[in-house]
Amino acid sequence: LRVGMIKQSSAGIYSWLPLGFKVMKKIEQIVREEQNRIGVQEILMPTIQSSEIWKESGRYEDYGEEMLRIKDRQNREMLYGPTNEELITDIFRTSIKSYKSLPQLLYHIQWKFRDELRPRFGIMRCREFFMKDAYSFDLLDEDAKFSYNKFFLSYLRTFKRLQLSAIPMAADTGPIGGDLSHEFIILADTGESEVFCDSRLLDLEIPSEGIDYNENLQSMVDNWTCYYAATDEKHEPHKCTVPDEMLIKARGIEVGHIFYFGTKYSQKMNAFVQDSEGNKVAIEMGSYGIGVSRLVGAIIESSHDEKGIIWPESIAPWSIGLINLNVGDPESDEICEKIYSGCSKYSVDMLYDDRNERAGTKFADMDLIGLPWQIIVGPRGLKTGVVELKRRVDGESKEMLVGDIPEWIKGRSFCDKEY
Ligand code: 5CA
Repeated sequence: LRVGMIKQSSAGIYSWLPLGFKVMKKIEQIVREEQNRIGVQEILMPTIQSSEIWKESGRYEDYGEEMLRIKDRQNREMLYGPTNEELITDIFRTSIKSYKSLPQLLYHIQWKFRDELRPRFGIMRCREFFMKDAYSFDLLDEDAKFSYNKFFLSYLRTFKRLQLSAIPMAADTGPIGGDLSHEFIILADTGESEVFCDSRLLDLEIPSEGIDYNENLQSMVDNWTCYYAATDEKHEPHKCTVPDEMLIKARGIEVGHIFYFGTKYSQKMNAFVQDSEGNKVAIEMGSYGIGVSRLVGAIIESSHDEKGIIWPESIAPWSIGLINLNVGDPESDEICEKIYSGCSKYSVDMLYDDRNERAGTKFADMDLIGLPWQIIVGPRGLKTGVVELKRRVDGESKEMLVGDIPEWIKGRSFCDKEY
């Protein structure tokens, strides 16, 4: 709120302003790339759904007050989707009839609405939020577990790219259902849930390069699930054998949640396929969520100092902030324009602070919005062609010749290509 990334429009409902929206789009893109990498196909389902399919699954009543129910002008019962198991099952059952078309992995990134009793912590628990939800359809239980494992490992990688260490923990399944489920939790003092986990989980190497998703993934997943990790609903002190000095009791933010619920929806909604012997078999399903809008807040919670936000480079709204300390001085303006246009050649996101403000205000604002790098053009540089390059994370700064900036940019990871 302080930075102007979001503005509340009513309880638990927010508008996304330029800076916040830019960050959310970057997060969304990383989430999308990692879904595509494991062969999930992107679709887009509507936010408004018919109540019919929810009556079929039996969740129209079960979902209770959290569901926002609407009537259209024909008096038809509609609802704003809190999740999409029913809608995707309906799409599946009308398109896929044979085991030969399996597995099917589909996802979309879309707004959801849950009429939370107590929306709080801004976008962390709001009523309208942006979620990536994926769904898997398999013939056999073992195939479905393979799909589940694929998402499990892909989530570790996704959160690593967002520079978060998210720990998978055994979790309750709530209204989604099923009995195999993991929440992905990042540890933060401001987290909503209490969590318990083995400290060795923090040292595990996250598989990044070279996961062969066609391999048997169970052993890779076992590397994680062999250690105790549970949210408060699932924590059983008498079953937890972790020695006290190795048990972390902390607060955490849930940024993702995966479920394997078998035939819960397919049985009730008649989503059957034919197997190789011509038998009709109810499809095995799982669903996999990531809180894209919640991640914006979660990343700030895990990466800030007393001056403000420290964005990881992978999702920073701009990679570099350019501060002109002598706005209006033709020489200073010219150097800044030169740096700014030079950067746009390399498709690097740069924010140019050309406001006529005091130096102190400019420094404080730039630190507050947390861009990874700052280029400061002060009075000295005008004579010598030297600017200051400052790194936000530790405040370390060095001098650099204006002419060397393009070389430096080319060497950084945020520079993808030269036009
Ligand atoms: N259909 C399943 C998986 S796709 C599902 O809806 N799972 S969920 O309920 O766990 O939500 C997925 C993720 O959305 C959560 O892990 C959380 O990061 C995010 N989320 C859930 N509720 C809210 C909320 N009220 N505000 C912001 N983010 C939320």
